[in-house]
Amino acid sequence: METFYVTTPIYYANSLPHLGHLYTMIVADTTARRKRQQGIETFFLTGTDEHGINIERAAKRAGRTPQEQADYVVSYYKQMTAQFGLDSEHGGYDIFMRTTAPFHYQGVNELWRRVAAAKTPKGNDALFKGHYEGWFCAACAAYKTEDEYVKSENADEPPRCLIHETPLDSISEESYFFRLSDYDEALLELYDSRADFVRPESRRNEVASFVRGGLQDLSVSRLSTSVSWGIPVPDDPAHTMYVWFDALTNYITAIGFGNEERQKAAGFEKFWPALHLVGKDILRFHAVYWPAFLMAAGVEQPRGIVAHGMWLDPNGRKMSKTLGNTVELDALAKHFSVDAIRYFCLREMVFGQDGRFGYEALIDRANSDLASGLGNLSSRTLTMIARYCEGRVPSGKISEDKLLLAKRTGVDTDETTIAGFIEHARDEFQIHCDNFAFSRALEVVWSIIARVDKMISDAKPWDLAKDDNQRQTLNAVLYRAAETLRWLCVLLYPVMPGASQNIYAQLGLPGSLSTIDPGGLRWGELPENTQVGEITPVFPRLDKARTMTAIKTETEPTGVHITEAEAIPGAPTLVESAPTQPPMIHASQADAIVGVANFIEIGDFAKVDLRVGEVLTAERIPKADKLLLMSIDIGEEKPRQVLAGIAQYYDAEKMVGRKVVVVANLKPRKLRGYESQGMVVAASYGEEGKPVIATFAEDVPNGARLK
Ligand code: ME8
Repeated sequence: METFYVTTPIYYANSLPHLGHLYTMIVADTTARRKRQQGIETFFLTGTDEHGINIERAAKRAGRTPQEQADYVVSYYKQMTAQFGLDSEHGGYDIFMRTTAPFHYQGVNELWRRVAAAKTPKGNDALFKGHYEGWFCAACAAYKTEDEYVKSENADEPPRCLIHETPLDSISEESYFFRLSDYDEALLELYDSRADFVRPESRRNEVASFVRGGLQDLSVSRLSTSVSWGIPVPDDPAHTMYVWFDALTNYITAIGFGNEERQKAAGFEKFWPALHLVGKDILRFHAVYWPAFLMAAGVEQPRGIVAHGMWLDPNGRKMSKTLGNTVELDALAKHFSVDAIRYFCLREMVFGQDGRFGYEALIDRANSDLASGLGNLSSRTLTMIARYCEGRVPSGKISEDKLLLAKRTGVDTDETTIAGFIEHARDEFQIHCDNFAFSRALEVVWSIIARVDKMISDAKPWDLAKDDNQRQTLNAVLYRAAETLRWLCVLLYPVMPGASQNIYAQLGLPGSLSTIDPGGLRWGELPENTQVGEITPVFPRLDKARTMTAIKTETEPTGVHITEAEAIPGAPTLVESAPTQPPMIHASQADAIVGVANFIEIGDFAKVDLRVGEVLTAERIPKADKLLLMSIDIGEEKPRQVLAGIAQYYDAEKMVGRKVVVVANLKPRKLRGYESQGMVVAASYGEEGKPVIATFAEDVPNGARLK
C-alpha cells in the first residue's frame, strides 16, 4: 500500500501557540486528509521542541523546571489541536512528538554515533572537536554571521538578532563541529537532481544560492555547563547536543529510527521519507543542515521540503511571540468556526508568500464566500428539493426538446456541459492542491459555485414550479445543483472537514468523506430519490461591526496579546533600522543628472540594459521597513533576485504578477545580507519621494528590451 508521511515543524516549548503555528498545522492537516481520501496510508507528525537555552530561560522566568515548562506549553498545544480539530481524535495528527521522549534520546544518539563515524564526501571526518567563538541567538537557536545581526551603537552592548531584535549571546567555548563545508557540492547536486526537493522554486533558488555562497562548519554542541537542558553527547557528557541536531532528528525517531519498539509501532521503513512542511524562517535548517546530517549518517533524504510564507501583522511585521504581535487563538476560536478559519488561512495566503492577517478580511470571507457562497448554494438547493420535490433528490433526466426549450430561455441544463466543467475544475483543484497552491485551488471551487448559482438564478425554479410542463426542467436543475453539492463536499472535505461533512449529511448521504477519493467521482452518481436530511445553516453570517467591537475589547488595546510565557522581560522595543538606499532609479534624480551633464549619446543610453520583468514572488524582509525582496522573471533561465525600497508603498502580495522595468546589467550588490541582481525602475515624487513603479499598458513578454 502506498504511504505518505507529512510533518510540521516541532514548535519551541518556550511560548504558547499562535496563528502562525496553527497555519502550518492547517496546511499539514489538509494535506494529510487529501492523501487519506485517496486511500494512501498517511502518517502526520507534529509536536514540540523541548530542549535548549531558549526553554531553559523561559522556564527560569516562569519559576518552573524546564520539564515543567515543556509540559505547560504542550498542554496549550494539545488544547489548540483539540479545539481546532487537528488531533488524532478528529482525524488529524498521528503523533504529537516530544523531544523529551526516551525513544527520541535513543534515536538521536544513534544518529550522532553514525555521524561521528562518518567521512564527508571530501574524505574528512564529518565530526570534529574545535573551539567556537561567535554570536548566538537563543530565540532562533542559531549562530549568527555578521549579515544576520545589527551591531549596537554602544560598543559594550551585544549585537541584536535581525529577526527577533533581541541581544545575542557571546560564545567562546569548546565545541563539536559538523564539517558542513564539505557538503556544498553534494547538496547542490541534490537540489539539481531533484527539482522538487525544495519548494516553491524561488525558495530552492534561495537555498542553492546560500550553499553556493560557501558553507561554514557548524557547531553542534555546547558545554553542558552553558546549556544543561539538552541531550548529552554520547560518551562525552561534558557536552550537550545543539538543539537543532536534536530537533531535526525527531522526524525519524518518531517513526522508530534507533528504537525497535517504536519502529514496530510506527514504521520507519514504512513511512520514511517524509515531506517537511515548514515556515520559510527555518528553511535553511531543513534544506541545508538536515540533508547534510542525513548524508553523513547514510539515511535516505526527505521526500521534500515545502516552505510557506509568514503571517504578518497589519503593519507588515512577522507575527511572532518575541515581537508580541501575534493573533490570539482564543479570540479566533471564540468568534469564528474552525472551518471558516481553515478556509481563510488557505484562501487568503498565497502559498509561499507572506500574508497580512486582518480580522475584517476574515469576517468578509466568512460572510461572502462561505455564508453567501457555499452556504447559500447548499441551503437554497436543499430547501427547493424539500419544497418542490417532497425532500427527495429528483431525476436529472431531461428530454431533448425540454433541453432545447430551456436553452432558448438562457438556461444551460445540458448535463455534458456541466459534467465537463466540473470534472475539469476537479482536476485543476487537485493539481493546485498537489502544488500547495491552495488559494488557486479554492478559486477554482468557487468558480463552480458561481456557475451553479447562475444556472439556478437563470432557471428560476420558483417560476418553473408553477408550470407542470416545466417539471422536467425544474427537476434537472435541482438534480444538477445537488450533484454539484456532492462534488463540492468531497473536494472541500480536506479544507473544511466539519462543514463539508455537515452539508453531505444534509444532502442525505451516509458515510464519511474522509475516504472518498475525489479522483473517483463520476457525474450522475448521486442516487435519485435520496431523502435529504434536516436543513440547518452551515455558515452563520457574522455581524461585522459587532464582531470587530467584541474582538477589540477582548484583546488588549493594541490588539496585541502577550501571554505569561511569551512576555520577555527586558525585551527591546523596536529599533528603527537605518534607512537603506533603495535600489531604484528615481526620475527626479535622473533629471538632476541631465541638468548637470547635459545630453548623452544614444550609445550611453544603450549601455543600460532595461528589460521587461514579471514579479514572481515578493516579500518583506525582517528589520528593513522599506525593502521588498522580489524574484523577477526577465526572460532568463532563472529569475533575478531584486530588492527595492518600495515596501512602504506597495504590498508584497499585490506586486506578484506585475510587469515592471528592470535594470538588468547593474552590478549586483548586497543589501541586508541579500544579493540584489538588478533594479526596479520607478518614478518618485513629492517631498517623501513616493515611488511609482513603471509598468506597461499593453501586453509585453518578459525579457523584452526597452530602447
Ligand atoms: O522554529 N507565520 O519553532 P517555532 C507563519 N522549534 N508561520 C509561522 C509564524 C508566522 N508568523 N510564526 C511561526 C522552531 N510559524 C523550531 C522548529 S523543527 C525540527 C524545529 C510556524 O516555535 C512556521 O511553521 O519558532 C514556522 O516555521 C514555525 O512555526 C516556527 O516555530
